[in-house]
Amino acid sequence: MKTQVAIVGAGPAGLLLGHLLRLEGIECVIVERQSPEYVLGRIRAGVLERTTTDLLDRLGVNERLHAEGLQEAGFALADGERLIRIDTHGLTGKYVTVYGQTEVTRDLMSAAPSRGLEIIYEAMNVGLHDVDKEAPYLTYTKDGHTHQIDAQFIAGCDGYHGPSRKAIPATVASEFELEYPFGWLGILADVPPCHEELIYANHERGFALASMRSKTRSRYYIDVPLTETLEDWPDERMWNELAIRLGPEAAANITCGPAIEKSIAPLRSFVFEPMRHERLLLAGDAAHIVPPTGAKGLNLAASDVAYLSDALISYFNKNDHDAIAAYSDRALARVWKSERFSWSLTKLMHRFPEDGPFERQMQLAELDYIANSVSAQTSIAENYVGLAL
Ligand code: RFL
Ligand code: PHB
Repeated sequence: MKTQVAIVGAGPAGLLLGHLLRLEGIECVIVERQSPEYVLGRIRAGVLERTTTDLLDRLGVNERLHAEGLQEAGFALADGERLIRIDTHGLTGKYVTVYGQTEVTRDLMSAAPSRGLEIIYEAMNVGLHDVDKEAPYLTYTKDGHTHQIDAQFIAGCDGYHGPSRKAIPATVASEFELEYPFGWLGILADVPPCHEELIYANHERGFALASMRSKTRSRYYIDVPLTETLEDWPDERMWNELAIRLGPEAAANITCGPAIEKSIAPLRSFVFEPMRHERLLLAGDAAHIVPPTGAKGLNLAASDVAYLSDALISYFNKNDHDAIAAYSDRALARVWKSERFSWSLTKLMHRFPEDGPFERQMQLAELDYIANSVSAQTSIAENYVGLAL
């Protein structure tokens, strides 16, 4: 098979890129290791920046987003006792939208056939070849046969564990990484949220997040040591801990219910540079990871793809090669700012094992400063709703 852009991975990055290219008549094919059911079974992000919803609007894949997405005008930071509201809309004029990554993925997958976007699921042993030559190609096996896709560019949208990043020689690359000493235990339940807006809490006992997927479906997280497993956290223990950590105001409104999903995700900050090597271009988690505090991962995947699709469209439709050359620097400038915000909010809102009473006082003083400073709130709001492209 021959195409213009071969895309590895049908997560949000790969699907958005495929759709944006098809909108401009550029040929592309997505190869995905998993089945559609598996892809749609992953529960991940829940908060979309305007930059992300703007892309879905541009694609016209937005009917359910507008019908079911919840526009959030603010969120709260909690210090165990009080809620400090950050009026994101009042301070920036922008909303974020609560609409699950699973739903974004579902919408993009369902719209693919009518937009001429081919997705090959259950493609095993995907290999990238000749990425530093004029004619790169992918190989994969499916149904016992080996297949080849010849392309002009390969887009590596295959997440943190995918093969694309590894096809860039270590001699030209740099990696920056920070692992955190805890994971997020998440629970999804069909109960109404305890609060209209998200709450990020830093309690003496640890972090908690109250989030939602709709007015009848809640998503909550707490941080747990990496040594703990799901068996340590039966539903009842999780609900009790949430009520303590979120503080009295939120606890009064928590409705408990059986978990429909429960998982533990490790936290990591990671950046891989450069995001382009000759004819291979990386986007999303393939090139960088942020801890979920701040809700930036999916949104960064979307902003990468906004830059990358611009560059590929300029190349194919205007014969302009400069945008491809500039892609990595352009994307990384925004990536590093989101890395900084996610890292700083993680440091502010979590208790680290090495922290003592002094560090606790520092966190409380910073939260109190934020509570009383419009400029501190504005800085947080600006980053939370998403920096300009
Ligand atoms: P994905 O979603 O990992 O998709 C990569 C795709 O590539 C496929 N793949 C392969 N395909 C072919 N061959 C191979 N060898 C392959 N290896 C992998 C995979 O099957 C998959 O389909 O990366 P992408 O597209 O870059 O999207 C990134 C986002 O998924 C991620 O950043 C967010 O989910 C992070 N994140 C959040 N981001 C936000 O913006 N807001 C949030 O509120 C938010 N909350 C979260 C999160 C991530 C979480 N977890 C579990 C890590 C909450 C959690 C708990
Ligand atoms: C979620 O709803 O899954 C969610 C919301 C906000 C975050 C992270 C995850 O910062």
